[in-house]
Amino acid sequence: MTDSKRDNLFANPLGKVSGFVFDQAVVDVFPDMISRSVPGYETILSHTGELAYRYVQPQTNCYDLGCSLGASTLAISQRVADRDAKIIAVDNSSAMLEKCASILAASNTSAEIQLINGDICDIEISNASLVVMNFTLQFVPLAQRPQLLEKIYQGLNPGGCLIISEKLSFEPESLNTLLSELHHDFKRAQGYSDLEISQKRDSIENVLVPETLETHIQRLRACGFQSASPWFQCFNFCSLVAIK
Ligand code: GEK
Repeated sequence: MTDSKRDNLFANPLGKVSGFVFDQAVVDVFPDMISRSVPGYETILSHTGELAYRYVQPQTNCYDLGCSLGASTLAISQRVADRDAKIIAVDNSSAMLEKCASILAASNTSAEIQLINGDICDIEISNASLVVMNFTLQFVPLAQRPQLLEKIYQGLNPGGCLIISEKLSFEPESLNTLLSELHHDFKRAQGYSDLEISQKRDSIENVLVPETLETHIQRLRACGFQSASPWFQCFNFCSLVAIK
């Protein structure tokens, strides 16, 4: 996707591990970081494109909320470029959005794409046939999640599609531990050391707050979605599809 450097942000012992932020250092290694940290990331991206192909309608908006470097936006645009739909990609990290703009400019996409530097809790959502939140809701404060989902539901047209990809938590705690350990085994197999895995875990704790699959489904149902189900899961990472 881009000339990403290898992620070694947590390779050396850090006296104090600070809370994770999406700054320039993260932007510089982001494609490598996400593909070696999120099992199934490439599958979720390519099927975001396939779901876009099924659901995006002419003269509607598609939203990529928490777009980072535009990977989901590009996956959507590759499948619906000829559909006269507008893709609105939103992120509140200026460093991410700046790099995203240059990646999109260098791509061969002919889709209409608008980039918004803002908080996904503050932007307007309207006339949407597709809303994608790939690994973003988990960073939104818990108290703001119900209102955000309600806003998305209101902004979707009938029959519209919401894709939410998230890290999950599990109950009981023993199951949560098992799935976390399987994830850490995956990261080790991707070349991360035990030190990198533990310092990243400390940095992301309280920044990325996962919820259970049941919590996600119940909240989507409470908003009024006709159907909501996972379509992909690998260890503690899941992608859900919900239809209005
Ligand atoms: C991908 N979807 O490659 N408002 C706007 N942006 C936010 C907010 C918020 N409240 N909170 C976090 N972000 C992408 C990957 S990364 C996932 C998404 C990860 C942004 C944040 O700046 C970052 O760019 C993105 O959400 C999360 O398909 O790093 O695990």
